[in-house]
Amino acid sequence: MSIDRIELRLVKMPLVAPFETSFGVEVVEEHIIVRADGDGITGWGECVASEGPWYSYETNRTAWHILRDFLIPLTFENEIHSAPEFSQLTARVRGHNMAKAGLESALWDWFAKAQNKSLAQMFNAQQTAQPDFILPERIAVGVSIGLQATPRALVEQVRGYLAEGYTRIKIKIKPGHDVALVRAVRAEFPNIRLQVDANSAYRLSDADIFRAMDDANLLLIEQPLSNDDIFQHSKLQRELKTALCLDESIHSADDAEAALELGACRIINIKPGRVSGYAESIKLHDVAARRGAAVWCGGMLESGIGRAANVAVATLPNFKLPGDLSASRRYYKQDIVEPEFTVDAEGMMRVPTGPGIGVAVVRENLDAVTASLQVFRRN
Ligand code: SMG
Ligand code: MG
Repeated sequence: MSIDRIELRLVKMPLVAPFETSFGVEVVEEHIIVRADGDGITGWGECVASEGPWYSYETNRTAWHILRDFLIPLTFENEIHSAPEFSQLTARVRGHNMAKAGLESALWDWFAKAQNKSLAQMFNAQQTAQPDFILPERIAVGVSIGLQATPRALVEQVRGYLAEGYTRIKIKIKPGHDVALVRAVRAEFPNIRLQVDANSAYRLSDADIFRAMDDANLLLIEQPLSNDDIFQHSKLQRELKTALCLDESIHSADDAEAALELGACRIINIKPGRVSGYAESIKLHDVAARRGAAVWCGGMLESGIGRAANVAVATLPNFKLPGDLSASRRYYKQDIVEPEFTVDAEGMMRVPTGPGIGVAVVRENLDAVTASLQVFRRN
């Protein structure tokens, strides 16, 4: 059994509304969709790098280069029997985690389909945190709301998403737009599950800002300090009752171990793209579980392909908090999979049960958003 054809597509998907964070505004989401074929089976994956190096140093162009020149050749030159094997094989490529995760996710889908198992079944079989864990049919999900023009506009966005069923709200903050936003949302909704994400916009000398939101009963404060830092976060965490959660700073299960050991956070956001894929995400999940730290699944505004795999990984037992896994229509007018992802009145999302990603890629929709395409074949 082997993969003999890999296709990369740069896709450009217009968002239903601009998404603003402390580092910029996204209007059209650009990702790379990876297709792997062999033995009549097609696996799909998604690389979540962006057009520019703002969230991380990776861009779609660096990811394309690493995939084309290193990861795809490695895949064709070796006999790979499982997706975790790919992750071991590519460990010699330093960094470029989003590029790795893009291809790794297509391989997970391919191997899962070959074994007629869902991704949720595949991922749960790898985790060691709770061997007898029973797969949930639905998972609780949240929504991440970008920076808005005014606190009032933000409050109205929150109201709308609560009405749609979401039971956990994340708001973005940046210097000058922080404590007042938390107060405005809390004044209107005193009891909702609320968290903030700074995307690395502050310094330790801004600790007073976080002290000022320490009594707002936030679930967590996500990545307040710089994007590769663990040490300064450990100092800030000591000053606060509210749990810190690291996102950008965590690139591997080892990073998670270090951050938890040093008290830099109490919760970790797992984004498979950021940590090189699902095999590493599962390792990270297990490390956190052993240390009694909860994890949750982050989002990179994925299409339905990446979302399907994220929903599957979020079924693991230590994903104790709702993830940034919202309905397809929260991001896109038209998703590239069928059925689209939806959120029910209780703020829950169904976990696909079919083989692999468990949703079908709609070829016309995918073609409509494809900006460029390259095919690679095993010699
Ligand atoms: O996928 O719902 C989503 C977006 C979640 O806020 C989100 N992601 O730092 O956690 C984060 C951001 C990173 C993406 S910003 C383009
Ligand atoms: Mg984040």
